[in-house]
Amino acid sequence: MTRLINLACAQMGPIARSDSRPAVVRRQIELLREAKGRGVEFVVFPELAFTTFFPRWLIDDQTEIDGFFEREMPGPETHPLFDEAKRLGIGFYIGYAELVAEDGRMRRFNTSIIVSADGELVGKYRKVHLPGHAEPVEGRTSQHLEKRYFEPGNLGFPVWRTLGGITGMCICNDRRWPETYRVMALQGAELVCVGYNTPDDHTGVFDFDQLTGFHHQLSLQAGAYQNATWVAAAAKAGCEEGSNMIGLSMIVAPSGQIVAMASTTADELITARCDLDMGTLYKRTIFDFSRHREPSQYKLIVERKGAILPD
Ligand code: ING
Repeated sequence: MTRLINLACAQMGPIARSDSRPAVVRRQIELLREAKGRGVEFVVFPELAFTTFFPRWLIDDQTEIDGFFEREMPGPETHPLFDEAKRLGIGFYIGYAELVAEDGRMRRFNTSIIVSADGELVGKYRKVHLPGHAEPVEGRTSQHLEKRYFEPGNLGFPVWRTLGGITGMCICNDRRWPETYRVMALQGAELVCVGYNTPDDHTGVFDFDQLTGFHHQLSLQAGAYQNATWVAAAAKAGCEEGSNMIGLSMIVAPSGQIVAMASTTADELITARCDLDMGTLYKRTIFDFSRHREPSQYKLIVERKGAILPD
């Protein structure tokens, strides 16, 4: 049996600090229309897809910071994207900065949602792994201050029955952590959607940074293969406000094979026909979790945050 879906990643090029949401949404609508023309049923957009990647700056004024957040999704300026997707009958994943009143206080998360082809909200995820720092690093021109502007996600790693299969999502740095995929795979995930903004100077150490694209690809292929799931990853790419962010949006099969990859760092749609049953043989053999895993031996993974070295 094959459950085929026509999937796309809508990579986006740079978004300038001065770009308005309507201008960004117009680009996203163009990508949706191109997807429709290719028979695509579901589109993955990037992380923080409506604005420039603002955590690269130290911003003190909270009103200015909150200008990068969405108080409602969709809101007046983002609604046209939802309307067009529904008109075209295309579902999508998109990332945005979420500002929400919860537990009696204002809370800020790096969030993504899945919206069905008929325009319904299927599910929400909040980024668990926040890279970088809460305070600026001396001597760095571009910072990485997600720990300053967002709280870690508090929704876990849920999955949903949609697209005729079981779909989960994560955001950017989450894709580097094996726990991310494994928690979703232990719920039967067959597709993991991920948006990202990945600058090529994260450490400022050339021998590390020159491998940014390789580490991105390695993380996706490992996550896909070791959990017998499709992974669809969409970049916000290009030179954005002086920060060079990798493209390399790609769709990875449960085999670990890359079936589609972007070749630019601009707005670019990549597509693939994905058989959601492709992971079945992996889940019945090499990654038959219930037959092969030994959770009683893995306790440290949950109990211990940082490494504790032997005496
Ligand atoms: N960005 C980056 C990511 O995890 C980073 C941070 C860049 C880590 C380069 C390592 C190398 O892809 C976000 N937004 O998480």
